[in-house]
Amino acid sequence: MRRFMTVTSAALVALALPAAAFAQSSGSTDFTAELRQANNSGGSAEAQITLDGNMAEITLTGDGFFDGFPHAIHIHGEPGGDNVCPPAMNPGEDGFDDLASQTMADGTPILSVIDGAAFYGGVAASLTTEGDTSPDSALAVERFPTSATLDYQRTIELPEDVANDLSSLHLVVHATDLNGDGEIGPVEDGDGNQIPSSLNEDLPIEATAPAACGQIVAAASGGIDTGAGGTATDSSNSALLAGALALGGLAAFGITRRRRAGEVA
Ligand SMILES: [Cu+2]
Repeated sequence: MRRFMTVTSAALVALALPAAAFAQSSGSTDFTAELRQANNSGGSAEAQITLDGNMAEITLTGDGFFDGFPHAIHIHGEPGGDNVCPPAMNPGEDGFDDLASQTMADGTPILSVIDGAAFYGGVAASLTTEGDTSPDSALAVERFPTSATLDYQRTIELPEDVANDLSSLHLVVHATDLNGDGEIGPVEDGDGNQIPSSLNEDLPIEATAPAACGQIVAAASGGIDTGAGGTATDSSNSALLAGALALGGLAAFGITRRRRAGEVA
């Protein structure tokens, strides 16, 4: 009897091996993202995502961000859509003045969250530290990291369409001290008026302005570098499309949207 069991177990193990090997090679997919600063935030980050079905194990590390205010972190974009990080993300970069809808009193243009969403799309998932991770939690400020150094690790379930098209999407970190006054607070425009967040006029623009953006790319396998990829192609059409999608995304989580005509170009 004992001999019979041993043989059977060995046979089962032998049968199981190819299936296990198959699952290992095709059951999960790795992605990376390099987030570079926006609005001269000084913040940068890198992320690794291991996707198994709809479950995403996300690690995001970064530094140089504002210390002491919640940094909303989102996966942005319409799955399968033509999403990009803004082609210019910082003052002084070519074209930035045309993308930025607001200007500080000293003349420095600001890329607002809506300006950015015209390119990278609406919120697809919220990288909260606990609880809900849907777009409903896009501004759940009590559940986002608040330090200059980001050390985020969480496994979350993504909507199926987001999981299926992860490499068409982007990671964005929000909140930056635009005027360098040492706090996330009021910023005045040239007329001495405080500039509100383009998402919520009760918040200062510093609370939601993009601080870093990076494209999610499928990780190279076998040591082959896939390159950065994902640059803007048809800027006018993609921006308008992404803007429309962002509108839907923002409406979906109940945030009043304020956009002037011609803001997206
Ligand atoms: Cu966001």
